[in-house]
Amino acid sequence: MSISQGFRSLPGYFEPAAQIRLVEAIRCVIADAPLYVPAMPKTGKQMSVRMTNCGSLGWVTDKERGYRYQAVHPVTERPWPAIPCALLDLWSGVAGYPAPPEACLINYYSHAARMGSHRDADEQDFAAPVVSVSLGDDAVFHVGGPGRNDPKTRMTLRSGDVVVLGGDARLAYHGIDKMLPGTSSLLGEGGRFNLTLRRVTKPGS
Ligand code: MD6
Ligand code: FE
Repeated sequence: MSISQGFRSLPGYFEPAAQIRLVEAIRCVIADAPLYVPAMPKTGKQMSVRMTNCGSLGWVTDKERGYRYQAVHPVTERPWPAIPCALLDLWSGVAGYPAPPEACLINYYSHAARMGSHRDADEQDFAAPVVSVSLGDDAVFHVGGPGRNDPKTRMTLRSGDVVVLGGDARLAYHGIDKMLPGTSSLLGEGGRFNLTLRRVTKPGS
């Protein structure tokens, strides 16, 4: 099958030295805004990834209030740290959108973590793409179409890879089926970071 035009995969976008610098920047973010355990709306079932954010807004989820963007960390109640410059440069280079990202969601996957098939649909402006960066161990990614049961394409995302969901793929279902432990030495502890840059509000609104 063919994947829609708005899906772009940029393997090896970040070279190894740039990946190391990016991980250092993410560790600084986490020192200020610790990874927390997100929970699904209504059921309160804990997700297997650990989350935090940087940017003026962060995506959060908990049992009581569900999926949303907010300006402060749900545990520390402090504003999120700034988005690292290398990620703002990435957005400028690949997003094709005239305003900067407002949120960068940071997901940490241990070897057992996964991410069920979902759409990123809590933003106000779907004209902006979502841009993702993988760091650390490889993971098996799937992307389908706007319907949950549309046919899916699977691919391995490796450290340094960038994926863009824009245009007709902006609301495509996607997720992480499984981690491939021991495939990268970037993170001493193993596992994987996935960073997703988002524009949440319409510029000028
Ligand atoms: C992941 N990625 O790679 C999960 N979302 O761990 C995403 O959920 C994602 O890769 C929006 C755009 C690109 C993505
Ligand atoms: Fe997503």
